[in-house]
Amino acid sequence: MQPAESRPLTCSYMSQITTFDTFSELAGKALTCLYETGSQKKTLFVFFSTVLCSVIAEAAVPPVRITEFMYNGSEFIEFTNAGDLPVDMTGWSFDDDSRVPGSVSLGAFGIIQPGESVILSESPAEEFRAHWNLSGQVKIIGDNDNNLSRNDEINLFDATGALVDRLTFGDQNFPGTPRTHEHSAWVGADALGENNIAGWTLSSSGDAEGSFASTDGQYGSPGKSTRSNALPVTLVSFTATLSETAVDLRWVIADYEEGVVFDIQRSYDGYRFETIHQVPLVSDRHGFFFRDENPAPGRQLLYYRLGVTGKDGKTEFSAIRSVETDRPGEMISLYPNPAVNGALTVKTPEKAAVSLKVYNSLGMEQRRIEFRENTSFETSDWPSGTYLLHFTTRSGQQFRRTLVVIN
Ligand SMILES: [Ca+2]
Ligand SMILES: [Ca+2]
Ligand SMILES: [Ca+2]
Repeated sequence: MQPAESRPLTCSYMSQITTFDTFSELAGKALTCLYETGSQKKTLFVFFSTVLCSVIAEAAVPPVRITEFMYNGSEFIEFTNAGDLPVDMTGWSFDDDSRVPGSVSLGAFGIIQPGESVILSESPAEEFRAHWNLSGQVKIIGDNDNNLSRNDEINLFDATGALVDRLTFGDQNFPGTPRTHEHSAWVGADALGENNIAGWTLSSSGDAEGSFASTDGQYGSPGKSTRSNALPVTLVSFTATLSETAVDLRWVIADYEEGVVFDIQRSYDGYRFETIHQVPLVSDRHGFFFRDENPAPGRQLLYYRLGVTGKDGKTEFSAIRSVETDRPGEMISLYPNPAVNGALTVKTPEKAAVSLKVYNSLGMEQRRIEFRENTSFETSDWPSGTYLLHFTTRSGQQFRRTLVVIN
């Protein structure tokens, strides 16, 4: 996965010039980046969150994967959205070992949600649904006449004809691997998206995948996959709102498993989260509420998410919500930051004197400044670099802020 325009991004990180080839390397780092537009060189001070990086990566590669198949008997292929974003399968297609995009249209699946598994079957859709006792919610495309043989291949193509996933299989060509005759096989976590039939397991009743028998004595788990990344509840909404000095979190769920626990997690940087409270699921209750009474004195931006732990002990996370606090009585803010060729304004809460010590990136004190309330300093004569500003108010409160100066 390359950054935009497929050019590595050159940034200074911890005062070193570094080139990053992938977004995941950027996650969680505060960087000063230089870029060129036309004849101008510009500087950006940026923080890449893990969330942003994973969203960019997933947007580029739809994480729909082949998760189960049976070549003979109740012949079918299961595809699962193993990512965190919905995928629109309009224009997508399947082919066997002839590898031709467009051979069998999968567009009728429409949008598949994170965690959703869908079925392409040889028999008519409603016949397949009845044999496996699947609910009306499981999407099935029936009458697939591009059938699989004992040694064959499953190819999944997106709307542009690009290969999204492939599985080459056959117990004759790959001795010791499953022969999916009247028992399907399912993919293990390490083999997901890897085209490695050795990482697949033949289904048996009550196995780790929750396989079961169909009415005509076949074994599999069509329509569900443990490779899904889905929350063990359907989260209808999750909001975080400021209420005077507290933050109110509300969430609404639809379907759920018993035994689910919600971890309410807070972060100051959108990257490192800590659990501040736990709420167990209450059966038949759909709306939940928690008030964070003491979010963070002096913090301006807060982030919240829900960790949802199912009865299997696996935790998945909700989307992140941010809340901007408006508590000037407790904050010191600097702007602009980075300070480029000019003045820095310091906004302070106290009318009384504030003392400021400025340290360079080596920890050496550079200057001391005494001031009152909101004040501007000229920084155009400071050497470019990163500074630590250490404020002490008259009431003894201490604040540290990092300032980047570019001159
Ligand atoms: Ca077949
Ligand atoms: Ca075939
Ligand atoms: Ca399955």
